[in-house]
Amino acid sequence: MRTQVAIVGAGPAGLLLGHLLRAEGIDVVVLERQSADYVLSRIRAGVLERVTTDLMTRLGLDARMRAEGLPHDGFNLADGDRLIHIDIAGLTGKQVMVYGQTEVTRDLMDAAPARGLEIIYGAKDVALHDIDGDAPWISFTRGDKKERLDARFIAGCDGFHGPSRKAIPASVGKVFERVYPFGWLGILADVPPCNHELIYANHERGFALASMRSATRSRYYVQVPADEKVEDWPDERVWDELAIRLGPDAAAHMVRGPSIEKSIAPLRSFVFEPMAYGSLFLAGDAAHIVPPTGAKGLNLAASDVAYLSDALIRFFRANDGNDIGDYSRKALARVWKAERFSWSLTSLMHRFPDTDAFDRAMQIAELSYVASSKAMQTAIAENYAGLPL
Ligand code: RFL
Ligand code: PHB
Repeated sequence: MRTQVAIVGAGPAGLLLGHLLRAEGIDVVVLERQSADYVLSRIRAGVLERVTTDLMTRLGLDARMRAEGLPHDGFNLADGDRLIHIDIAGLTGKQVMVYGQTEVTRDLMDAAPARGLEIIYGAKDVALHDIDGDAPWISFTRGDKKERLDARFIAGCDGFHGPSRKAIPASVGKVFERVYPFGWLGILADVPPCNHELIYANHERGFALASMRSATRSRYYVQVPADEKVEDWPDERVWDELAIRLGPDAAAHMVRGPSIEKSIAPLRSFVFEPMAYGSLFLAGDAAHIVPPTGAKGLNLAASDVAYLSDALIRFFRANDGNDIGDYSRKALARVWKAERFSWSLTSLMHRFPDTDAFDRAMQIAELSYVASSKAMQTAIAENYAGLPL
C-alpha cells in the first residue's frame, strides 16, 4: 500500500490532521491500534479553545458542536468558601467551548468515509522504518496478515505510549519531564452541573474540579494519591469529597447520581524535543503531555496539526519544504507556553504530599492576589482561552 502521508493514531491529532490534508486532496492513511468504539469510550478532554473550534469550522464539521456544545464566558477558582470568577470574555473578548473529546472524535470519525479518509482500525504491531530518508514505511499486522504502508511522510499522532516518538534515535531526542505525586479520579454522571461554569477548587484536602458535558451530564474530578485504586472510591465517597472540596455553594447545588464512568488519570508534564526527525513528525500527546488542570492537551494537539497540515500542504502544493523544516520550532514555542501555564495552575491548585505550612500559605496568598488583581486574572484568562497560533 502507498500513500502520501501515513498517520499513526486516530485520536484527535491524527483525525484532525487526516481531514485537513484530505480537504486539500492529499492522500492519507490512518493506522489505529484500537477499534473505533474503544477510542470513543475513552472519556477525556472537555474544554475546547478557539484554535480547536476553528479547525472544526474550517473542515465544515462544526454543526453538532455549535448546536450541542456549551460556549463558556468564564470559569471559577475556589479556595475554601470563596469563588474567584475569571471573566474570560470580559478580560480577553474570547470564549471557550465545552464539548467533549468523545464528541469531537465521533464527528471526525463519522465524516471520514465520505471524505475519503481511510482509517484502518485494529492495526497491530505498528513499526516505523527508514524515517531518516525520504521513503519511510510502516509495517503492521491486520488480522493475521502482515502489511506494509509506504509514504512520503509519517505523522506520529499515537499518544504518549505509541511507537513513533521511540523511533527517533535517543542521541537526537531530549526529554523534559515532571511526574506529579497524585492523580485525578474522574466520574461522569447524568446529573445537572452544580454551576453553569467550571469550578477548579484548592482545598486543604486536595484539588477538585466541577465540569460538565451538557445541561444534564456532569464530569467531576478529585485529586487522589498516585497509587490510589478506583475500587476504594464508591460513588458516595466521591460525592462526599466533592461536596467538601468544592465549597458550600457548589455543595448546595450538587445533584448526586450513579456514575456511568469512573477512572484515575496520572498527572505528568512532558516535552520531547525535537518534534520532527527526517520524514517523521510528532503531534499531540506523542510529543508532549500536560497535566489536565489547564485543559490544554487536546488543544495543543489541535495547534500542532494546524502548523503541520499547513506545512505539508505547502510541500505537496508548492513543492516548498521551508515550513516543514520549521514545524518543530514553531510548535514547541506554543507547547512550552501551555506547559508553563498547566504546571503553574497545577502547582497553585493541588495539595502536594510534602506541602508544609509555608507552601500552603503561598498558595493562599497567590489565590488572594488573583482575587484582587485584574492583571493576574487577565493573565490566567488569556492562557486558559488559548494563546494565538
Ligand atoms: P490520543 O488521544 O492519546 O490518541 C492517540 C491514538 O493513537 C493510538 N495508538 C496507536 N495506534 C496504532 N499503533 C500503535 N502502536 C498505537 N499506540 C497508540 C491510540 O489508540 C489513540 O487512539 O492522543 P492525541 O490525538 O495526541 O490527543 C491528545 C488528547 O487525547 C489529550 O491531550 C487530552 O485528552 C488531554 N486532556 C484534556 N485536553 C484538553 O485540551 N482539555 C481538557 O479539558 C482535557 N482534559 C485530558 C483531560 C486528559 C485526561 N486524561 C485521561 C489523560 C482530562 C483527562 C482526565
Ligand atoms: C473535563 O471536563 O473533563 C475537564 C475540564 C477541564 C479540565 C480538565 C478536564 O481542565
